[in-house]
Amino acid sequence: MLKKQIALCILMLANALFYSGSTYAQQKTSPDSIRSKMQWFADAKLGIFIHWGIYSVNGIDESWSFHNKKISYENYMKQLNGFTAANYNPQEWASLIKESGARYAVITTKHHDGVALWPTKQHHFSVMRNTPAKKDVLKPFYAALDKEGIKRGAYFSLIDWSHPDYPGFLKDSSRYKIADNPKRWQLFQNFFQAQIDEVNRAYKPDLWWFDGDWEHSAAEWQAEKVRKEILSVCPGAIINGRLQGYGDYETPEQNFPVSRPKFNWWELCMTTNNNWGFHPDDTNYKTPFEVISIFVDAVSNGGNLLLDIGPKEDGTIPAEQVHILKELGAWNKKNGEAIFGTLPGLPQGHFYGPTTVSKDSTVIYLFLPGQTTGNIMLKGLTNTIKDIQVVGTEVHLKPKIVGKVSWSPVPGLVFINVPEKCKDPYMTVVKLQLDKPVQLYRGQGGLN
Ligand code: H79
Repeated sequence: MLKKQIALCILMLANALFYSGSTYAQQKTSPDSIRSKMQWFADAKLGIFIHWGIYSVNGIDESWSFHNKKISYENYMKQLNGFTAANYNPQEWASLIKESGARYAVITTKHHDGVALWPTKQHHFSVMRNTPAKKDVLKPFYAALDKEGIKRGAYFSLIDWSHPDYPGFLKDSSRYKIADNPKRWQLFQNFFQAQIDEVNRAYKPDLWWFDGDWEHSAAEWQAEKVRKEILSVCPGAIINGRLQGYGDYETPEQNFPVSRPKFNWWELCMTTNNNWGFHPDDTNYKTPFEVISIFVDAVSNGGNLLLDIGPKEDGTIPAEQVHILKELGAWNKKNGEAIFGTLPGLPQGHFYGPTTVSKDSTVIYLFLPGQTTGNIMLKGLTNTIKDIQVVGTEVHLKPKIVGKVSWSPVPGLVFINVPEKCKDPYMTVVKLQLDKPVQLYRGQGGLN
């Protein structure tokens, strides 16, 4: 009996203290069909979000400005007359997105204001029907993305504050209560689902990014049906988590996780300044260093970054946003092997910075935060290190193993002195080639 108990204790201790590489990739469980359709998304890490609509004419909050009564609805809709897309060059957009390193792009096919970027056949607003642009701006963009091998995402607002059969309108007024007029709500259901069907059949997006689900329940949106109908036409389509429980992945907005999210797939959507659409009075741009730090942190914790840009009404992208995307792209070009197609990094505690792991778990990438170089330390690595290289350079380094005690299973500390000359302008990455899949000691020294 005692022997059995001791054996069990040792087994439990071993599980608690050692983090075995052989099961690393299999930690996440989910139906195979979902896992396989999510693979490109898991590998992609970076997407570019595009908020383009009539709100770029005045440079005001997308849809929310009239909803929150900062401007009258009538004056908001006057912006229709100023949306020209006169200098719109979808190939330039796609090339810039490619240059940033992003693997997918998500564009607002329709925001809460109800104005469609594609020529909807429904009796409702579109840039084709109601603006001087007079064309389908979605189609050539998706074609350009296809040419660049970038996955195509469709943001679609479930909320439509412009539609006469949608109950919600201004923040303190609604048109009617669904319970009082279920037939009217049914008209809206038919309408929004017909729009989704139009986009789905005409453009076959790789990813659907719904927004605004919070205004109604899954039953009211017929969320299960919406999902089913999308997948019946495009079985491989990925659907974001804003469909009242019927999506594939989570979408924290502007808020950065601190502890690692438990979700299999998640994506942080974030603005480059403080606004989604073009907002010339908002100059509070994140620096490329800040964007890269946030991006790496998300990837290290198993997420993607969906970084937003807000083009002007004529289709030009603000210079500050072009600059951020280009700098991010230059960094990705040099350091991308540590990002794209990797697995989430080591659990917190081993390294004071973000990390990622290669798919076969035999490589660890250490990201040096705060533009540091010098002596870095890694704790609890049981493996033997075969080689250390500063990513994007030919510099190879030797580790110093400190404090290894012969009689103890606790591994020594790995110190690596990263010379100043290897410093990346934004974030230096160090690659550790291991002898076999990563194995970590996770205990408390002798205090087990
Ligand atoms: O398109 C961009 C924004 O316009 C839209 N999503 C991004 C991608 C967005 N803006 N705000 N939000 C989403 C979240 C809104 C939250 C609130 Fe509420 C709406 C706060 C109060 C009303 C939801 C409902 C949270 C609390 C109640």
